[in-house]
Amino acid sequence: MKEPSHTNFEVLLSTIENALKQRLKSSASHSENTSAHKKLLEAMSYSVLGAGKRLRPLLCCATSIDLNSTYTTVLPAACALEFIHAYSLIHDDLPSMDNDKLRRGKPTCHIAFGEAAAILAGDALQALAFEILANAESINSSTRIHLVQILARAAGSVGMVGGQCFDMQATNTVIGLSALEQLHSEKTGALISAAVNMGAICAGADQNCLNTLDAFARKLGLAFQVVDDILDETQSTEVLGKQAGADRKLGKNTFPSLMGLEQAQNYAVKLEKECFDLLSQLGLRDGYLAALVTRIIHRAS
Ligand code: GRG
Repeated sequence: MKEPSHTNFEVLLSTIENALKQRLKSSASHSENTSAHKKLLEAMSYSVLGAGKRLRPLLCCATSIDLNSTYTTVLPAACALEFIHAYSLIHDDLPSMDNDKLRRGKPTCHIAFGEAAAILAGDALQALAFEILANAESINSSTRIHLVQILARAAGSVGMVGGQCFDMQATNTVIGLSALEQLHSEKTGALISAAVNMGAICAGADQNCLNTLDAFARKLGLAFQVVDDILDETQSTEVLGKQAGADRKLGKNTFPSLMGLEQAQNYAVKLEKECFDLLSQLGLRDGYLAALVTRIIHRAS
């Protein structure tokens, strides 16, 4: 399916990329720049810049644009989301987690910089995300507090980290479909929902719109993960930029392992339609979010 002609993701992506670079640079400008600081910043920048689909910042900006606000207002929130995501990838790749050696087409952070530096780079990125939100001058102070609450909850023990714990516990055991959906609603879905909700709150969305977008984001988060699991089984390491077949090798529960590849593909298409239906309810069927749904569900990596 083609993206609507008015959705210029390339402009958005380069704006997001520049904003990420700028935030990383200014995070270092207060430090004394010892060789330790330099190495830390290098590890942080290595993991954030140059690759990655930027889905979470795009979702945040797209929501804001679709609700007739400007994406420049939400750029700090978009950067904060990507920094949390980058931190989660660094820690997820560690030997004590998934022990991955390849990420975004290059050696993982701990392979390139050592395990201790990778842990610290992840920690610093997480802190930087909240610093950026707290300092976001384009957003009024009560909204900023609301954004901090949303992001903290999504990243923490009832969100991404909680889902990761659940995932580790479930590895090498078979769990049912509803447990798998619960696991991923925390591990991957929470940050995706936060991206949409943060964009909507910055745009001043009313409660009905917030509720509908929240339901939309939950379906999209699930669809993202179903496709991620399918790609892990069907794509090459080269295309993915990370080890293909890693889920199976690690004994992870996945949608294709529970329902079969074809059913998982059908499920992704069903979720895509449900996402579009929810967007239609808000008159947003032809906007940036709808184009992103297509990008996410029909992606190659
Ligand atoms: C605190 C030690 C410690 C560990 C926590 C937070 C965490 C580890 C793990 C979170 C789990 C996690 C990494 C979820 C994301 C899963 C996922 C499919 C990521 C890939 O996202 P994409 O495809 O990646 O958007 P790009 O590279 O395009 O940004």
